[in-house]
Amino acid sequence: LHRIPHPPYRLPLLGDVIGASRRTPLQDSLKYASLGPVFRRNAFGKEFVFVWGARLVADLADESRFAKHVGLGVANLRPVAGDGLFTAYNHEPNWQLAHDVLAPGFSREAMAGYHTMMLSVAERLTDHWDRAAAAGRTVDVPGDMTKLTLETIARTGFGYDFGSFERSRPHPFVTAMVGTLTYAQRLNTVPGPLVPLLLRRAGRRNAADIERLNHIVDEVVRARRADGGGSGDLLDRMLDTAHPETGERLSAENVRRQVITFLVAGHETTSGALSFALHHLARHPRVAARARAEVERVWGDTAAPGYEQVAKLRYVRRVLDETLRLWPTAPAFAREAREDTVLAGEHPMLRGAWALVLTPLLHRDPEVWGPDTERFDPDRFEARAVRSRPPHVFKPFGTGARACIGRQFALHEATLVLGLLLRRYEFHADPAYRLKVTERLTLMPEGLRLRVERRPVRG
Ligand code: MNH
Repeated sequence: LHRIPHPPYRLPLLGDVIGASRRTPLQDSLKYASLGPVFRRNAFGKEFVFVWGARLVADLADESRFAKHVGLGVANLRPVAGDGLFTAYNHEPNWQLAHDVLAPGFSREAMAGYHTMMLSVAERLTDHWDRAAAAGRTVDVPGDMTKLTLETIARTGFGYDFGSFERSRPHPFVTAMVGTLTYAQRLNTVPGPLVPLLLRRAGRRNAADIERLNHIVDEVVRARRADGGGSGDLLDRMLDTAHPETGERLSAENVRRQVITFLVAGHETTSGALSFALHHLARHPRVAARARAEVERVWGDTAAPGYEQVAKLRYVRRVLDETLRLWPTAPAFAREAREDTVLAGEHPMLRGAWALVLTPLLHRDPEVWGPDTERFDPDRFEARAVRSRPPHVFKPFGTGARACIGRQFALHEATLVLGLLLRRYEFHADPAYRLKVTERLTLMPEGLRLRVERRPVRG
């Protein structure tokens, strides 16, 4: 450990806190890239190891020697999400059980089945934006993307309507979720023994937020029990599907944890990804024009593009990839050593030792991405360019067995929505807006508003 560089001004007891921002711990860590591809920071006497160099990350991706580590922000979500899929420890039997029961809910056929519902939620958004465009009002991009993605996961996965577009304020689920994610992040910035003292009020508010989330989730499950279900969506799988080999089922308590997990993980990061993408498209009219031309060519006049027609939007997909390169909305994941090992032949790690991978820095490693890594350029994801890069250099969805189960769901939804929006509107950025990224474990562009102008649309 002592060979790993750390920031120069290290205080006794407090550690590397000079210049640290409690509200943006992730962006704060990004500032230390100049220390090298692996560095450590000390917070209140504890050492944290951060890794971003492509060669080191590729080694951490070796599943035979490393696995997901449930730590920091993820561990802080245990009181909310328990042994749900995202927060389960590798050794908890409910991980494999839920993974096997739910994985078919993300197959190609399942996705094709969600498509029509995704399209109809997107129409709620365009109705809303049509009115804003007609009235010359700007739109609240992260707010509206959150309405869209919450409705999408709630209706496709759970047959539940949150009525987000009929509300002027965010649904209480969203408010409670933002509260609890923010609290989980704050816990990382306060030394454990002082939490009861420093976060007493915040802790009480968090308990109320968790209560609220549980209450909403119980209502979602109750509604399903009342209507009988049967469409085979995620909730049906959680409630009725036995494991194909063992015949085991999820317990009622575990179902509660999975519903919260999927409602949160299933919308927050996709909302951020769509918001950042719209920011970039508004700032890069030539990229937007090229993407728009692709949509018109592939979709023609069809009012309702089909499932297959979304996958054909290759350039729009690259816009999303490039967006997730610069601002991966789940910006870090932790890996632990399964056994005593040596990372990349250089750094000895004892069994259980762990390191946090900083994806925004991995995605800017100049040895992989070249010198101008800040430039937004979707052509970086042309097939030939992708093939020329080593594996494990682009990790917005994590890695290995515990990588994102909702990846295809998110990409299908986001590509569909960007296609619809590009075809229907011109985006006009506010020239005075400077990108400001808020953190609540996930990333979101703060205060992003755009003026949207209707185009003479086909379809
Ligand atoms: Mn998702 C795990 C990023 C969309 C459900 N997700 C992860 C991880 C990352 C991630 C990174 C791994 C975290 C870790 O190693 O600790 N997820 C994203 C991003 C998007 C996203 C950037 C959108 C863009 N995720 C979604 C959607 C769903 C979803 C949509 C559900 C519909 N994700 C999950 C679940 C896990 C996960 C569940 C945990 C999987 C597991 O551990 O088995």
